[in-house]
Amino acid sequence: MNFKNALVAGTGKSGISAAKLLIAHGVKVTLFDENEKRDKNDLMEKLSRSELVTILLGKLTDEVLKQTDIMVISPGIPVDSAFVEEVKKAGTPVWSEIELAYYFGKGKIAAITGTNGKTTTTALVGEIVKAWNPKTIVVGNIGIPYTELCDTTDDDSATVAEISSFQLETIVDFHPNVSAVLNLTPDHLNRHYTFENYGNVKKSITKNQTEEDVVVLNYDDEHTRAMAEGIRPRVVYFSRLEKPAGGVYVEDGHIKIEANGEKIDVLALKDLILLGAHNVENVLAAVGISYYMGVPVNIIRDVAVSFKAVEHRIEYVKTVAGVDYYNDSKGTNPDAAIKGIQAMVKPTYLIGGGYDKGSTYDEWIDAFDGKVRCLVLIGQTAKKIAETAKKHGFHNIVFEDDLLEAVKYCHENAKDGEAVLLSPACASWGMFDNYEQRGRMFKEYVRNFKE
Ligand code: UMA
Repeated sequence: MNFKNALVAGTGKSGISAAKLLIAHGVKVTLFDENEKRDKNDLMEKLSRSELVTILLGKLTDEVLKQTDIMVISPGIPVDSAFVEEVKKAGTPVWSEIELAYYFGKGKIAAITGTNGKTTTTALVGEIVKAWNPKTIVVGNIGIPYTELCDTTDDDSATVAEISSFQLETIVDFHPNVSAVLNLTPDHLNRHYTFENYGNVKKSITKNQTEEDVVVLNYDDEHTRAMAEGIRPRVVYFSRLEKPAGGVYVEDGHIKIEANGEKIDVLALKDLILLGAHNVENVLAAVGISYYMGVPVNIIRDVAVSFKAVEHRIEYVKTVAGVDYYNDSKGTNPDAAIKGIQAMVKPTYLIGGGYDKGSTYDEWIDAFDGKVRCLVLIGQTAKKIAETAKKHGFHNIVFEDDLLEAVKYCHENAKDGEAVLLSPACASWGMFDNYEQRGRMFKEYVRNFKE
């Protein structure tokens, strides 16, 4: 290890976990946050008041800059922030939190990225791989920082990681055995500026892979299909619509995988609990990833058919006075939210709006397809969404101050036989800590309504 002094930027989940890992390896840590209001005492408590830690809030000092061998950056911090530029200018390497975990971790790695479906696919692959190898960790954007568990791995372990574009921007040697890019639609453009940049960052999940490794790509998405160009790992396509050679696809209502010149029947679609075309794609990808992680087909089948939807993803909450409530807080961009509204079969009160990531909402509004009875908007993007909706001829719009007011409005107005869906098409930031908190609050409000 050639670093003695580390600067860890960000005091969220990943910053705290990265700091703990470094301390455990005897590295001195300056834990830094631009937000001066962070509670130093609380942070020191989280780090067991280690003597190896100093906390710095607000601005970086020259003294810290000079003594820093390496900076580990939390995913939420833009890489072009002024202080990050300063660190880079000083010649100090900037590592993503997942790069640090990779440095200490051992065993085989499956890394899953894409705009949508990452969490469901990672959770499913995690369950499948765990059923085969109990020494499996499931980490990353899904919620448990990779640095929290990397030290528990050994050569026989498997890591299944959900990886976001934010985490990929500052990888150096991060090298998964099996990677996957599930799909690509515009997201996080306020951070990456262009769709092209965003796609390139996603593609970089393959940058350290070799001919011995595998990348699983969506054949039905023109952007991920094109990622096969100019990369080293073996490409395994999955497709819901076609039958790419050597890939994973649907034939006669069954998921099949072509490998070693054989066509193997994995499972029948009718046996899946997961619903919707997008989930068929997630299962196809999960089959490919798990197979190339070495899991036998019978284990893949058994786990996949019994797998249920993850929390916050078109999650049924409760029926109150004949109205069904669904929590799709994970619908953090228009494309994900399209999947949410497509899954609805009843006239729906749709709660949307939140943090402005620079998205456009035209396609989301188009996907309403006569199903949305009323659009209830909250947050920073409310006006922008309303203008787009009106442009597309949708006028039944209500503005509310916060999520509680929005839920109350739906409760007072939705009738027996209708549905209420929280699927905001926006990030939660600004009103909530994260989409999980938004989803949990929605569920709490709904559960408090009397039957
Ligand atoms: N901060 C700064 N300067 C900035 C921005 C943030 O100092 O310009 C500080 C904040 O004051 C705060 C810290 O950085 O103290 C927050 O760090 P973070 O935003 O990276 O949050 P973490 O709690 O570390 O959570 C991160 C991921 N968050 C983001 O990518 C925004 C979590 O993904 C992930 O689960 C967790 O690491 C563990 O790996 C969440 C997410 O929203 C679910 N991801 C995005 C998405 O899925 O769309 C990418």
